[in-house]
Amino acid sequence: MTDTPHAAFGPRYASALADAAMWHHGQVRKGSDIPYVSHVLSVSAFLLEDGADEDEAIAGLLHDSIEDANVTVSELVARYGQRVADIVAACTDDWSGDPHHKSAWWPRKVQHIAHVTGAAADADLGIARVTAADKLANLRSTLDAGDPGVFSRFKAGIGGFTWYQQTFGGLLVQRLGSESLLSRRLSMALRELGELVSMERTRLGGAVGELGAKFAEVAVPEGSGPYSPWPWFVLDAVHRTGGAMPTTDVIATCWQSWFGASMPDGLSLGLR
Ligand SMILES: [Mn+2]
Repeated sequence: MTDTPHAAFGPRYASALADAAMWHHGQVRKGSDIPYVSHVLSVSAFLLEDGADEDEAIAGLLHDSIEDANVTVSELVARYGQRVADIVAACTDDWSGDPHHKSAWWPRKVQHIAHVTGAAADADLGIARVTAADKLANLRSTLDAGDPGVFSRFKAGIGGFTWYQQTFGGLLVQRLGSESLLSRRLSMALRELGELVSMERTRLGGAVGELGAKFAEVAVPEGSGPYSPWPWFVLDAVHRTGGAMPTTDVIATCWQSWFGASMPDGLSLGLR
């Protein structure tokens, strides 16, 4: 081994590997029996291949520890220092520590995007890098499943997943620039997602456009920031029915998963 900066990877990284394995022990990837630790190992590997420093590679291993393993920020500060803790905190979009009582999906994601791509993240490119590696790992495992049925795993279905990945991923690709391997990989995966989704749209047929027209006049819910959920919400609803025009019940179910609330009483879309 030569004396490169990476030779500095040592006891701290080894300790983070052990912590990641232990903290996520017994957890599996959504909709599978793959041990969860595989995800954080992928994230850290993508970071190492992009020339990340030790803090970033460690943050990659631990990026889901607050959200999914109830680890606290102060514990991370004590074990790995402030910078690792700051990056992991920035990767966390849900602080409830309770998977059954997360805040509503749509406003939580809108806020998370603003936070991770905003001023806080400008100070440390590590935040964008670790988030990009997380997005890439999630995208790859979704795309490699090779089955559009995979999208039913996600709370907001194919539409929500696609909006989130394309919006967030697009901002991260820009932030990291094309000299970053991670950014190029993410950009390729996003292109692949775009192709898959456009094939799905074609397969689903006219109902997507018809339902979209019904939503043209509907006000966007509070907490939407600069985004309109409707094109994606509509895609999710029609995907759930396999291409048939969704009933009011289907829309109400989607509404609940996206916005964590009941559909407004006055909303009449003229559906069955
Ligand atoms: Mn993750």
